[in-house]
Amino acid sequence: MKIAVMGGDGFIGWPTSLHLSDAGHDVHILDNLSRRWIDTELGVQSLTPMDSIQERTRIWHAETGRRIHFNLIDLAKDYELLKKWLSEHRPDAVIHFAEQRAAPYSMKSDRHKNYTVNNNVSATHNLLNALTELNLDAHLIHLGTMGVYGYSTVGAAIPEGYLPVGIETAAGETVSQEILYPSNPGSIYHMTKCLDQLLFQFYAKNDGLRITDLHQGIVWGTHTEQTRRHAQLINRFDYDGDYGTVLNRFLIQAAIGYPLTVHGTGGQTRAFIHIQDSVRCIELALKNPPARGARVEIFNQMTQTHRVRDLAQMIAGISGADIAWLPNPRKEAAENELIVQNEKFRILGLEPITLEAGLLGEIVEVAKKFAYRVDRSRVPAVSAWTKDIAATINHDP
Ligand code: USQ
Repeated sequence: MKIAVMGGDGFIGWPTSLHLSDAGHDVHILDNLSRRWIDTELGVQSLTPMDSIQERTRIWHAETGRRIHFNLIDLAKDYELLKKWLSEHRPDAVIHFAEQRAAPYSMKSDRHKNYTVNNNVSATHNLLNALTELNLDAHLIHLGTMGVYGYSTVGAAIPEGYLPVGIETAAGETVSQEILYPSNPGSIYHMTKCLDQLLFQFYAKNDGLRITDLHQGIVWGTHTEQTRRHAQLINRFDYDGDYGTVLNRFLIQAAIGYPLTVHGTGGQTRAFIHIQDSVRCIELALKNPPARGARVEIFNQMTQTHRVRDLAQMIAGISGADIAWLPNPRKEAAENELIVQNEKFRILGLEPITLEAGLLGEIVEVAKKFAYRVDRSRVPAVSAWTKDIAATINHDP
């Protein structure tokens, strides 16, 4: 298949591009390199030393003989360029990662809120609009988030996208129908993913676009089979307070002897998935497209749920690190239960990597190896969800 990977220079886009190229697909990355610009804005860098996208693709070619093509295109701003590229290349599938993905970054200031909404909503809409205009029947796979659901379950598992509801008619009969699970975003970033869902619903219904939306949990780990092949193919690894996600942050904190930064009681339960499983799921979704005219296909792309304090205690137990119980910079439930249905990928053959099996290897291989690159002053999470919360956060555990 000819596959366009929008956002193919990012944390999941890059290993996905390698995985699909390795599987024999013709991979074309479209990316505006915004993650690299944001690193510069924030004054941080990936824990792992990361080469330019051109250098990465050159190494991939030298290692495997396979080409990954790179195109510098901003989906949100360069609609005509995007349309021209799609009309010339007519890919069989488009994988859409090209969005600002960090909740804390999206809450940093009014400017960051505007950037996240404008970038994410425009990128998604431009893509849908162009596919429709060009009458291009490419399967669109979008990386969404578990965060569209909110995080609490009242005993019942969160279904894969659609909730069956019974509605009473005027005649007193109960009619059942399936609706998109009510969205309940916890940040501006998560809100943009809720808006994406409506855009997808409309274009699938109105124009028959074939769309799969992957509601992914928090990714941990950094390596995949292909990124291990050469030092210069390594994936990025974010540890800073905006882009670092909780488990990867705890791993690097343990490696540098920094107290593990638990927000609040650590009673937040979240869904998780290893990066290797994430790219496998994307390939499974690619092989199982919805029919034209069908509703949006939705998968819950997660393999386990964990409570933040349990993760901290597990890593403290392994590494001897201390735990810092910090005031929470976010507005979120202090404690929640989370049960998630994820049978669809299991039925398609996913055999998940579990936290217990892979964890130690990740600490040793990556976090310790590159610990010398960490700027400790960038570890604290300083983006607060409200001005009131900003006054209470402690920057120095
Ligand atoms: N947390 C801590 N300490 C830290 C960092 C985070 O206790 O040092 C807590 C947060 O308060 C939150 C939980 O850990 O309760 C998860 O935070 P996170 O930064 O790991 O994840 P989140 O902001 O939800 O976003 C990440 C990705 C996003 C993806 C989402 C999936 O950045 O792109 O969509 O995970 S999910 O969380 O399932 O919505």
